[in-house]
Amino acid sequence: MDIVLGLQWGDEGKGKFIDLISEDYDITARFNGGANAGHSIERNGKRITLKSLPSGIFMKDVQNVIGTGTVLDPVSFRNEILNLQKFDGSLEPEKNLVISQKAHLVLPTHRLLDVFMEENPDYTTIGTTKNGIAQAYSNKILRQNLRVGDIESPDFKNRVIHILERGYRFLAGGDRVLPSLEEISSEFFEAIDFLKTFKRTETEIFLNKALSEGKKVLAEGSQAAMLDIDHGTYPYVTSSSTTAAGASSGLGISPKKVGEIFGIAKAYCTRVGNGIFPTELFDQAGEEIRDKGHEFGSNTGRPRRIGWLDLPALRYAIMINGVTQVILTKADILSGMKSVAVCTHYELEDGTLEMTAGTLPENARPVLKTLEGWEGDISTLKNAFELPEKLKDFLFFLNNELGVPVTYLSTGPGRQQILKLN
Ligand code: 2SA
Ligand code: MG
Repeated sequence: MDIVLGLQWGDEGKGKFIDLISEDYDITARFNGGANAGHSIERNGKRITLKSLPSGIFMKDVQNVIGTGTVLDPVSFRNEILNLQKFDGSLEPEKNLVISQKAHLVLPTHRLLDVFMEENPDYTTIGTTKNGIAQAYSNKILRQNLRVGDIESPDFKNRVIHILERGYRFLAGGDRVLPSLEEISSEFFEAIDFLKTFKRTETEIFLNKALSEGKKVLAEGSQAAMLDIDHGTYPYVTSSSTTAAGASSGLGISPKKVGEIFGIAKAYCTRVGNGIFPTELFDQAGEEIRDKGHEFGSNTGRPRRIGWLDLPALRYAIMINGVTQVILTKADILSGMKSVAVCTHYELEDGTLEMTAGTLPENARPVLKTLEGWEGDISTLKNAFELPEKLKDFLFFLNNELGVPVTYLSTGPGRQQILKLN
């Protein structure tokens, strides 16, 4: 099994890279997160954003797995499938998608509670996507949640209603206007009937059997290393394991079976939501990058915060994931800038930090190295030799600093806009 992961705060362009390489795999599998993901893919000049679905869904010969470590929102899933079929009527996801019986369900009250907590001053405001992700995962950990396999059980409806009523009792009061319970439950049960038309199984067995038959599996990460519940910039993280270890655990595949670990990184950093972001830009350069790079949340439309590349955080992400290859994206967005900066380390009162994420001391100061920018449109290049010399210098610099080779350079959003380096 190979793994693709984001190394920063998400939106590094995982969807595009996975779409490119998934042709080489028999199975693509999602192991964490849910409808909070937004994997944008361009096909035939049209763009679609996947949430819970694996990126191999466009390829009829590729099987796709929604794994055990994920949380599945049936209502959002239904919308996503309908949207996919509108995008390309020839796709038949009921044939090439398998859902884990053990994946947890996101219930409508999880979403409502997410909104409630985000807006209530008694709680830390994380800046979530309001998809009920933390509420579903926390109920999983509390051992109070329902799983995909439960939808067949005769008392499923009663159990759902019980949880919804419990949520409504908690949310009642104040001047909150909630949708009617009847409304949300009937929408939910309709979506459950829809979900029942898809294959559901013990995906651990399905995947391990496939591996033992020599099939190739690609694990597809959502969010990114810096948003990992354990290793990210807590509490401003998502609620799942986004790392390579999370892929093993979320799919039930032994770490012994992992091969390549592709880490995707942007040539700069972006972050949506709150939390530490030491290289954040508040000036014209940041605005320019946001506009040119269309840096807005793919599902929520939120403007993303922009900052220079943070090498100490990137080194950390490479280390905890055991990344074997780095794929660099969005360098094309920096084309035409006079200079480009990179944070090489942090300076403390009594020393320096070369590697860190999320636990920076108050007085740590990011030290920026300025490199000369590059000119020209790289989006149409077909060969890495043709890259501007200054961009080659930038890549050479990164290779040295990261200790892991940068093997691909994305040059634009299109499927073909990627160069293999070396
Ligand atoms: P949540 O909703 O509970 O997972 O939010 C917790 C934190 O995780 C961040 N997060 C994300 N960051 C970047 N991209 C994400 N996916 C979408 C996208 C987001 C969007 O691809 O654009 O549409 O806005 C994603 N999902 C979660 C989130 O911002 C919180 O900081
Ligand atoms: Mg995204």
